[in-house]
Amino acid sequence: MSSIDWKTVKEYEDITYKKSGGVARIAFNRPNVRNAFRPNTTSELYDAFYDAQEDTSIGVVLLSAEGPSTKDGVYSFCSGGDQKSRGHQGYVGDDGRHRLNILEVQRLIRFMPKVVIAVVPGWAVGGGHSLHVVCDLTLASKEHAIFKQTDADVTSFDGGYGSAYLAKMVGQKKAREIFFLGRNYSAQDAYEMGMVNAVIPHDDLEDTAYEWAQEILEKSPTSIKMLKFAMNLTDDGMVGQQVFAGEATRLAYMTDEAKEGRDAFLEKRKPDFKNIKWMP
Ligand code: S0N
Repeated sequence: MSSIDWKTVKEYEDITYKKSGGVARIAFNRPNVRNAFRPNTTSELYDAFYDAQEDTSIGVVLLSAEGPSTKDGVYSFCSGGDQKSRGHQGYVGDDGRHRLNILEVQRLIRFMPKVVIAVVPGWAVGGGHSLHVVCDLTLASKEHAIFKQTDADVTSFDGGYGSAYLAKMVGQKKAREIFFLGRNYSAQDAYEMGMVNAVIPHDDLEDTAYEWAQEILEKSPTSIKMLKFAMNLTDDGMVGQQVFAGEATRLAYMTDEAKEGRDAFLEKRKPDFKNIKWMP
């Protein structure tokens, strides 16, 4: 249920992509396979996320899912890699190539200078669980969300953000329990562990996510971006430093001394920084 006036941005096969009021909504659309992703799905996700990243009118992205399944009425967020498209070396696209490109989607979510909220209406399993972990915030359906890690059942394991970053979020013992036992956890369980921000009645889930997005959109965009990158930095090593430093460089470009450095080069003279103060 949603009262938001979403406008479709682009038609895809495996996802839907809409925008409204500074918010982009990217949703899995394979509900009859619990929204499992195949290579085509991850290519489409990457395309939509990249568009949202580049669109300066968008500040928040909701990663959600269509549903429920027309077969049995069950809701899902995402059940991870489509086991039917898994070949001998990994997931195989229509072109016959093996890919691990869900990790590229994870990195885009992680490094994009906008807030990404996982809106979990049902099952979040395997690689679908990892996706909610890598999102900045998670809101979950009180009645239907179920969190579960099956990676150790199907020998298709996420040794990156899905597990190691999860352990930072919920603690080592709990993360090991989630992966080693593969049990089902309700939205309330996940909230108590610290991997869900709020448990929302199912019918209010999308409207609530949109309201959270609107609150974020009232904040300073540069602050939100720098805070996201600062919080990522300690877990992302040199790449985290690179992303944070890239934004620091962008801010430096806006100063008078950056203008002088550029102009001096273009005018083939020595830069004159004498009037620039050495600020404490
Ligand atoms: C989600 C579960 C728990 C739901 O159970 P439920 O409600 O009993 O439904 P089912 O009857 O099981 O399913 C309904 C229909 O949906 C199909 N289906 C469900 N999940 C998948 C799936 N992942 N792939 C393909 N089909 C799926 C069922 O087959 C059924 O179809 P019909 O009606 O035709 O019989 C339950 O379904 C479940 O456990 N699903 C499997 C979850 C799973 O193991 N996912 C894979 C886990 N691993 C990853 O995701 C790895 C991610 C990844 O890609 C990766 C990450 C990091 C590094 C590398 C990689 C990499 O690329 O390998």
